[in-house]
Amino acid sequence: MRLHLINPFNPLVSMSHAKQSRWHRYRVWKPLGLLTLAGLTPPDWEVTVFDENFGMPNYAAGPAPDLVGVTAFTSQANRAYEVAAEFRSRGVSVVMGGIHATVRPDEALQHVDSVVTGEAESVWATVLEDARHGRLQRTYAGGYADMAQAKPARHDLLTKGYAFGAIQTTRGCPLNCSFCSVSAMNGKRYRHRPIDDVIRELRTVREKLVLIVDDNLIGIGAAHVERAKELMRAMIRAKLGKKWICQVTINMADDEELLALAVKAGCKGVFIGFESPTNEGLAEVGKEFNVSKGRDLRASVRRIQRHKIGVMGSFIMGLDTDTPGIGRRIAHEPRVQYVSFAPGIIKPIPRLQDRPTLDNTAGSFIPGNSSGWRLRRAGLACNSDLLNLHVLQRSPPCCVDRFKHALPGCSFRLIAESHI
Ligand code: B12
Ligand code: SF4
Repeated sequence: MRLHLINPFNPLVSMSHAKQSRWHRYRVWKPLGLLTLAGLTPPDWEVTVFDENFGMPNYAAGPAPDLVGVTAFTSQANRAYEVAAEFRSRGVSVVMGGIHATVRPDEALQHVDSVVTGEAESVWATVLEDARHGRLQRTYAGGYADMAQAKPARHDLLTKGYAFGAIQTTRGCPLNCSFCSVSAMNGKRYRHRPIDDVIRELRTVREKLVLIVDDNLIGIGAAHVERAKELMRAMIRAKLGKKWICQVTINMADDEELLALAVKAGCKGVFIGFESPTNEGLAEVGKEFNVSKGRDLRASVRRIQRHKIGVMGSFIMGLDTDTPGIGRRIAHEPRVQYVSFAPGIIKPIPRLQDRPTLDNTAGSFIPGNSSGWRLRRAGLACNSDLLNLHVLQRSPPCCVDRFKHALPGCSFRLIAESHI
């Protein structure tokens, strides 16, 4: 039996832009969900992983598969549906999974034969057996996997050329910030993979640079931090020689031993969701954790940077509580080396749309378009690249004002001071 696993083209990250700038190479990331799925696939299936962001394959040229599995973030959903249409027109069944299919199963079912919601570990073998016998169900509910039983991802299935390898060591996040789908998708409890499994899998990652995709590698409680230290000690013992970046919460700054171990284990940078420099903004997105116990964010960032770990801060701009000058505050207060914005973007995902503050009458969800709900509420179909002023100029005055005030202050410092 032949299985194609496909990562649909994502206009924001495609390698086809690589010639324009060498930085684009760093925007193409391995579709770890598909490699994980391949790892769960019995050996009598011949698996091929296609990453359209590395160039558009000619699917008609090769032998037809018996089944296609397609993944998608919301930004890839439109292309996922095109891929599905192409294969279905040739009589091949298509099953879709991943975050977008999980949060929008009814929409996905209009385009594919079958949808797997949640994590695939508990149902993928059944899906394959059903496909083999021509009895695919419309939906399979995956739920949360037991990480102790998790199979390693098949890192051998993708070509060379990615800047970063990828690995996952935990799932779930208890913080449940209002804009984020992780707690809804992966649960509010941290689930840890056994450390030996992680080390074994890391040995199979060919890239020297690795993205640890965990939503929070260190966790927020003492037991989680201790587990992170154990993992780092194991990485050091294993002499893997990898350099890695990861996502953490700001409490990493509170533990000198953790910081020292992280550096020794190869940590080069951490991505931290600061979300907002104001207490009002943090309350709005439900991430007061960042300033709990009177934390001084700037001092915390400094403590991490002192260990020569780069800090990349992620912020949401355009919150209801934001006022003119917010960009300047973002640029100056936390003193991170690199800022990533989600300007006005609060992802249009169902868990958000459940929130009473959101005006659901705004018109329907536009797949593939991750523009902020405020802009959609204004009846606009904006591209997700809201940093592009051309798009902003077509936005209603309230939004233009908000971003005109915010962005220059921000980018000026970052660019002028060569912090990027
Ligand atoms: C790593 C990561 C990134 C990386 C790399 C992305 C990549 N290509 O892999 C980077 C940093 C680039 C990134 C960027 C962004 N990301 Co991101 N990212 C993640 C993260 C933390 C991990 C993804 C991952 O590898 N998981 C590990 C694998 C094993 O899990 P999985 O993919 O979910 O796969 C499992 C199941 O879903 C299922 N499955 C998946 N595919 C399929 C297919 C089939 C056929 C089946 C049956 C099952 C199945 O089986 C797998 C095993 O259980 C997730 C959060 C999360 N915990 O998932 C956010 C997440 C995916 N990102 C998110 C967002 C919003 C973004 C950004 C838009 C942020 C921004 N403002 O710029 C950007 C833009 C990305 C883009 N261009 O589209 C959202 C997506 C929400 C949505 N509805 O799409 C998430 C869920 C986080 C959140 N805040 O809610 N991201
Ligand atoms: S801490 Fe990060 S992963 Fe956890 S809910 Fe908040 S944004 Fe999502």
